[in-house]
Amino acid sequence: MDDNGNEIRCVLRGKFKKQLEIKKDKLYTYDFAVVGDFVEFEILPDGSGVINHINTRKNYLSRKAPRIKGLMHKGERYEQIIAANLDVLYLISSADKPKFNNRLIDRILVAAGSAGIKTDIVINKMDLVDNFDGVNFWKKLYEDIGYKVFLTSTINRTGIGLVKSELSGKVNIFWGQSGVGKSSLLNSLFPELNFKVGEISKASKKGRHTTVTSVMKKVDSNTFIIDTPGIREIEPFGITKQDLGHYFIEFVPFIHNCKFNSCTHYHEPGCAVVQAVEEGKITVERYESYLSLLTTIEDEPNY
Ligand SMILES: Nc1nc2c(ncn2[C@@H]2O[C@H](COP(=O)(O)OP(=O)(O)O)[C@@H](O)[C@H]2O)c(=O)[nH]1
Ligand SMILES: [Mg+2]
Ligand SMILES: [Zn+2]
Repeated sequence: MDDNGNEIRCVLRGKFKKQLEIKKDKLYTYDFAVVGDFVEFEILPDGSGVINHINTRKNYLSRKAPRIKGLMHKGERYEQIIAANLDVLYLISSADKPKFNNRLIDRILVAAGSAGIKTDIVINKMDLVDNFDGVNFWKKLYEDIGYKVFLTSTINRTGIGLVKSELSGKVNIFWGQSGVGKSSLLNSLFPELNFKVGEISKASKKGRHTTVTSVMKKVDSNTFIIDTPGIREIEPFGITKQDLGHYFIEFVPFIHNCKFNSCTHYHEPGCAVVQAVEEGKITVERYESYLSLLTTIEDEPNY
């Protein structure tokens, strides 16, 4: 997009082109410029655009690249950058279909928190819920920690106005599991922008992944929206066992009271986090989620 908001199709020049390249029998490349990057480009005589420079990112969201044969090198997992220069991440989940998944929410919160990106939670598909107790339990749990939680439905338009008023003047990214309604929500918010919605294929009952790459759209001169492809799983990139607790934000006030400063809040004696769980100051749900994420880090030799 140029300064006037016109879309210009650009190619990447040599050194910006490849984030990683492994030659075995195949060649894999990840584009180095991502959605949200500010770039310098020029228009060639034939009318095509070429990116010459990628400006320093104020932040970026990433995860471990999915396990794809040929992309693993000595057991390493690479970093996949999703988008850059973000103001707010909307973590979209659903009350049902797919089933509400607090573990995945906590993983996204860690990925966004470690990138320093403010995150609000949206629980969509509220029209599918008869008994609100379950959703209200999770809403309260996340609100007590300090996150904002919106309840929405694109069918009866619950909560849509509330979310819309939050987006203005920012670069917003919608991220979350496949099929929760990210693209549908964006269409309810901005029908004129025409985000592609996945249809459930009758044969497989699985959502078709209609959003295959992240797309940024301009709402007005200083409001931008990024829709992202559906994801199954997220593993935060580059977080050590000792770091993880810092991204469970309600653990933070307790961490400095742990006996060992290398405490991973699991088996160590004198752990103030474990004590806070026992005293009901940290919920069992979040602590169990922490432990499950801790295990995935231990499984990785590099992080
Ligand atoms: N019942 C219900 N279905 C929804 C809602 N929002 C989206 N859907 C449906 O969920 C499916 C996946 O939506 P989509 O926007 O493509 O999800 P995405 O993968 O997160 O972008 C589609 O069949 C939508 O029609 C909602 O609020 N309630
Ligand atoms: Mg989508
Ligand atoms: Zn501890």
